Amino acid sequence: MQINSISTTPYTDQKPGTSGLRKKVTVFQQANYLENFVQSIFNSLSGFQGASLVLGGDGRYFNRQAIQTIIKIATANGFGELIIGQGGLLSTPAASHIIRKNKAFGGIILSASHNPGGPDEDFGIKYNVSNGGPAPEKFTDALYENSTTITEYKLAEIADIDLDKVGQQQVAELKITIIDPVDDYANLMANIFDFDLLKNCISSKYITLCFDAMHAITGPYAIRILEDILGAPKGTVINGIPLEDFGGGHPDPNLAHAKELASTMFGDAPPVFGAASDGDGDRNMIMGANVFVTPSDSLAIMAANASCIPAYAKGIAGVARSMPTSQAVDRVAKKLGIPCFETPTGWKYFGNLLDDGQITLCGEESFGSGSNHVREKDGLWAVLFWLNLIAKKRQSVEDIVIDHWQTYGRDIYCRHDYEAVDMDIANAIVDNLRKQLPSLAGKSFAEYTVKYADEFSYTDPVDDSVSNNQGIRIGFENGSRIIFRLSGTGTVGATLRIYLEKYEADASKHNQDAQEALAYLIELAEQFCEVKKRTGRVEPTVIT
Ligand code: VG1
Ligand code: CO
Repeated sequence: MQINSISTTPYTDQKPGTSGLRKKVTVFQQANYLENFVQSIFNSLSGFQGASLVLGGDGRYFNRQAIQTIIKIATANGFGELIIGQGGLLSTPAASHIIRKNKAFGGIILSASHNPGGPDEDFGIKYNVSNGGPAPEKFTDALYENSTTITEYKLAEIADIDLDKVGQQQVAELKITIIDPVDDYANLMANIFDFDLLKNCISSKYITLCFDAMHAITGPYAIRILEDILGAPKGTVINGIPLEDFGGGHPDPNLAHAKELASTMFGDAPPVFGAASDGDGDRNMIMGANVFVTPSDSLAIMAANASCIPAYAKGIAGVARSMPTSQAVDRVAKKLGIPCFETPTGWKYFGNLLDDGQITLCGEESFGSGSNHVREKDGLWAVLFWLNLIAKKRQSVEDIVIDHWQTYGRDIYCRHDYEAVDMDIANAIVDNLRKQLPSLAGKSFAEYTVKYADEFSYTDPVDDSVSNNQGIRIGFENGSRIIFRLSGTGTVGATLRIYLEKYEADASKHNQDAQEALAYLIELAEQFCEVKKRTGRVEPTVIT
C-alpha cells in the first residue's frame, strides 16, 4: 500500500469545544481542514500501531465523505483494524459501547449532535478514548497544540471502501470490519432492562408510546428496539428515517424543536409515554400524557427509583450532575446516603468517576442522562429506563413526577439561551459579570440574599486535574441559583446560556408554571448580565 505525506499549513480555529470540533460544513470542506484535524488527533496519541479504531457518525451531510478520508489517514498512520457502522452510521452511545466491547484503542465520532445538518449547516468530529468516553481536556489541549503546528499529514492510497456491506474486508495489511450499527447496542439494552415486562406492557396496551427520532440517528435504533423487539406498533417511531439534513429540522429534543411530539403529547388522547432524541442519539426528552419532565428532574427520578431496573437493582454507588443541572438529584443522593458530584458541563468530566466506580448514574440539564453502561449520555437508554419505571411502578409519568416532588420538593428550573450573539458583546457580558462577583456576596435582592458568587472550577477527584472558568454562579441563601455560561458547541457567534433554579418545598405550589415561578430570578439575571440591554434582544432565542 502506498502511503503519501502531504504537506499542509495549520488552521488556527481547530480548538475542540464542549464536545469536539464543530464548524459549518463549508469550513470542513476547505482544503486539508478535516485532514489536518484528524492527523492532529493521531499526532496526539501513541501506541496505536496495529490497534483498532471505531468509526461512525450521525449520518448528517458530509458523513460518508469524511469517513472515506479518515479511513485513508487512519490506515496511513498504522491502525490495524477499523470497525465502522454500516453506512457510516453509529449513534454516539452505540459508538461508545462498540469501543468498549471490542477493546478498541479509541474511536472517531462524526456529529454536530443537536445542531442542524446540510450543506450550509454544521458538521463535527470528536475523539473518544479506550474507555468509550470523550477524550479528557488534557488530550484536547494537546490536540489543539498539535493542530497549530501541523506541517504534513499521511494518506494511504486506497480505493474508497464500500460502507454498506456488513462483514470483513482486507485492504493490504488493514482489516476493515463493517458492523450492523444496532445489534450490539440492542443486546446491551436487553441486558440492562426488563424486556419481558416491557413486551407485556406494550402488547397489553398498558403502555402506549410515541418516539420522535427527528430524522436523525436514533431512527434505526428505536425502530429495532421499540417496534421489532418490544412489539410496539409500526409507526410508534415517527420521523424514523435518518436524513442528511434531518428533514430541515433542528434535531434537538426539547419542546421548541420536537413540535410534532409535543403536540401529540399535549393533544387529545395522548399516549402514555412520549420521547425524542437528538442528532447523534445521546440526548433524550421524556414526556407523559400532558406532561414534560425536565431533564434535571428526570435524573433525580431515575436515581430515586434505580432499584426498579434490573441492572441497578442492587443500588447505585453515587451520582453526578453537571454544575448548571438542578440540585434535585442532590436531594435524592442525600436521602440514599450516596455521594453526589458536581462537574463542569460536558460528558467528558463524568468518565473518571464512572471508571473508578464512584458513580453509577449521571446527567446534565441539557437533556442528557446516562450510566456506567457506556461512557456517553444515552438517549434510548433513558427512554427504556422510563418505560421500565412506568411498567414496574404501574404509574403514569405524571404520577411518578408528582410523587417525587411530594417526597423531595420541586426544583423549579429553566434555561434561557441567547444564540448567535456578537462575540465581542458576549465576552463583554462575561467580563462585566466577573467584575461584579466580589461585591455580590451578602447582598440582598427582595427575599434573595447572595450566599456565594464565583466562577466554577473543578478538581477531578480521581486524577486531580483542574478545570477553570466553567461558568459563573450566583447562589442564594434559599438554595436558588442563577448561572451564566457561554456555550462551547455553537458555530455562529456566541451563545449565552442562563440557568435559573428555585427550590419549592410546598406541595401546594408544585403546579406553578416555571417561567412565572422564576420571574424574579429572570429579572435579576438581566440586572446582572444585561444581555437584553447590550444586544437589543427582547427575549431568549430558546427557553427550555
Ligand atoms: C451543550 C450542553 C452540554 C452538552 C453538550 C454536548 O454544550 O449544554 O450539557 O454536554 O452540549 O451535547 P454547550 O457548551 O453548548 O452548553 V451533545 O448532545 O452535543 O453531544
Ligand atoms: Co448529542
